[in-house]
Amino acid sequence: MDELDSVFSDDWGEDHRSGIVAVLGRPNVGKSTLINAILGQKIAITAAKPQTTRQKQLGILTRDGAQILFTDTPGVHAPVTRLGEYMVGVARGALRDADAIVWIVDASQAPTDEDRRIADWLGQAERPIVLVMNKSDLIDRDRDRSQHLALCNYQHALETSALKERGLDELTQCLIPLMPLGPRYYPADQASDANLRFMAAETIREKIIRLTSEEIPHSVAVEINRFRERPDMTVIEATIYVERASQKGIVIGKRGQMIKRAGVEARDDLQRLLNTKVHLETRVKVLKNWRSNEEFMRRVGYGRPRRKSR
Ligand SMILES: Nc1nc2c(ncn2[C@@H]2O[C@H](COP(=O)(O)OP(=O)(O)OP(=O)(O)O)[C@@H](O)[C@H]2O)c(=O)[nH]1
Ligand SMILES: [Mg+2]
Repeated sequence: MDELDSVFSDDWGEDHRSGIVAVLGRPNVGKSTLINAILGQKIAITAAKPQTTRQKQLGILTRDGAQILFTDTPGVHAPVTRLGEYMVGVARGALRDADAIVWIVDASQAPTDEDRRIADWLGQAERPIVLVMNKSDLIDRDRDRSQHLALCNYQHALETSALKERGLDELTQCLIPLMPLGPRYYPADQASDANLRFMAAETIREKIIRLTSEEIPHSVAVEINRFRERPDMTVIEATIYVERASQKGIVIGKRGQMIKRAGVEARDDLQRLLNTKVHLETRVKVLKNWRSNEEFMRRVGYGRPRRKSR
């Protein structure tokens, strides 16, 4: 709780519970989609490609008598770049700060070696685990769940479909009693602590990820160069970085079609989010192998984790 230094509200009683729930799991299992669905609000970008989330993000759920601070985390994987190391370090850091863990597995696939490694790691953390078998909409009712259920010692195990919004209340109800007694840390109507520049960069990155394939989603970083809130509109200028000239060509697309489409989609989302007209200007630059360039990574928000991952 060290990063939470302000208590905003006093309309909670002595039996109020509050705490941090780290949402962890392999890439692409639906961590961000699940948090968005629980909050009923999009606080984190999502895509059908692994390693979309790169930073820790807070999703705040306020109920009568409880406040749960969900931390969305990057998918745990075997890193091959500095960026990957940073991402896995973020997940580890989130685990250390957590009062409870929501471990998400993909119910539609058998557990993988990566899941088993995560099980070992979570087992050492000595935090209550709620095992969530997500993507339940993709499986039959009578499907055998025993392999997933054998993965770890859990406090609760349940199925969800983040996509179809199934099992979410049940999950919240399991989590509340696992939270320690404590105050309401954030106002009841606040769903995230993300600032608007960050949301703008993430929204642009989401559109590029969704429109591209192979290495490009991993090779994209977005820097906001200007974010100016004028009375009539918000003006945003952003640079999209890729790692190779060939990637730049693909992101721009034939006659600029791809970048134009990404820009229109990002602008529409941002107009809804900011509730103003948005003027968005983007340009694409190449920065060779930026995923191993720590100075650049820090510049775009991928700073060193607090402690080195073991
Ligand atoms: N069918 C189905 N698809 C889902 C469900 N939850 C998430 N997805 C899809 O799974 C893909 C990955 O979702 P994300 O929420 O981005 O996954 P993540 O675990 O946050 O992934 P990383 O950030 O890369 O670690 C997206 O295409 C989602 O629409 C679900 O319950 N059912
Ligand atoms: Mg994610």
